[in-house]
Amino acid sequence: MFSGVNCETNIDECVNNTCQHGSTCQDRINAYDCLCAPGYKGDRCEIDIDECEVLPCLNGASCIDKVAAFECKCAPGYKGKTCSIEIDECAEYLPCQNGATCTDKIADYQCSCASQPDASNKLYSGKNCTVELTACNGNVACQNGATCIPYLKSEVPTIEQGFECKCTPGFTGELCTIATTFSFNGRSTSVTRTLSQTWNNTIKFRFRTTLPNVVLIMWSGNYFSTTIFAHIEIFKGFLYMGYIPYFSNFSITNTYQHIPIRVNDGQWHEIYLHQFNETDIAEKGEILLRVMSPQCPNNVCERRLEYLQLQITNPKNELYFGNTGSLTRKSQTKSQTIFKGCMQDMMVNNKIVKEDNNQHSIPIDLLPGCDRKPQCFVDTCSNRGDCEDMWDKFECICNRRYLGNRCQEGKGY
Ligand SMILES: [Ca+2]
Ligand SMILES: [Ca+2]
Repeated sequence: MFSGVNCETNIDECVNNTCQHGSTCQDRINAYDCLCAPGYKGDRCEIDIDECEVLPCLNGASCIDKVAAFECKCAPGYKGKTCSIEIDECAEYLPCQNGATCTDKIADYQCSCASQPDASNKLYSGKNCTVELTACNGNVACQNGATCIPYLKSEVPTIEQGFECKCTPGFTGELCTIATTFSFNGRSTSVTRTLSQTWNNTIKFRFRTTLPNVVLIMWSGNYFSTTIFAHIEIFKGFLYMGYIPYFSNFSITNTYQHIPIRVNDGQWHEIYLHQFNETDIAEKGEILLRVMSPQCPNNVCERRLEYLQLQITNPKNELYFGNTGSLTRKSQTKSQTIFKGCMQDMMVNNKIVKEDNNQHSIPIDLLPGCDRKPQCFVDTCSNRGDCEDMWDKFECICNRRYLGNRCQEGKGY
């Protein structure tokens, strides 16, 4: 608007302006503009711009709108103007003590306490590895050379400590007081009749013998639709795994895998058998045989026998340690001999064979312990005959001009 006689005066419309929020009024002809202060918009700058609308706060933070600004309230574990920085709690708080290593997590951290005792022979546990483990201090509960392993039962609200005994071979039980070593006399066995699953069975045991030809274990199974007996035996001192038909009139060619290491050296050897699940595509129904021996690369030898089932229904779900369970089956093995020697820690699906008769296993003719004496000495066989240790007796292989059980008699020609 203009005023004055000649309308020479431009009226200042800003005099009574309605610009809000500290905005500046700019006079125009018959109008005015509001020049908004930062953070406002609208004709009269009446609108407070929502700076949170563009979601500037990251990682789950909440946003507080302010004038020409925003403020982020970070979720736990984040920091920075927009909460873009994931806090390294390990570096920020140095929480893990006593030689522990720290792993950063979101709003958290994880300490892996030192697995070996420190210089003052102390072990620690707990969230920050600050709780000294004391359950094994002066603890004599673990028997027969077992190792006491302390652990933390709980840290909050109160510290509770516990321990476990790690038994030496030949013992089991919470405190390792139950002996699991047995002597086999050539008639002995332990029969397991409760192979509870068709697949995924695991069998473990340790043995020692000096005999070059003996059966170690035999169990019923299926090869496709044929019922068979799978077995592990020692033949000429080597380990063999194979199977034979259950019905003697069947004729399937015996299939064998063998591991060419000598296991009739009188030392303990450990056998591990695992039967894979049929649904494992790559390992369909295979049986894995593993033996631990310094004669093997990295102390482990492995062989696999394909598609064997341990059947629970057809016709008997039985497993024999050190025996074949029948004369017919014995005659079908390579060794054709019942085991003589010692076994320990015989386990089927984590159930261990003990002296007592139970649902799981029936020990027959097993003698506790392994009271073994070497049979061959320098002078056992006379006249440079070779002595063979047959575990509980000796056999002399005489030079051709001698005979007698010690090669003591000349043939006299
Ligand atoms: Ca705002
Ligand atoms: Ca973190």
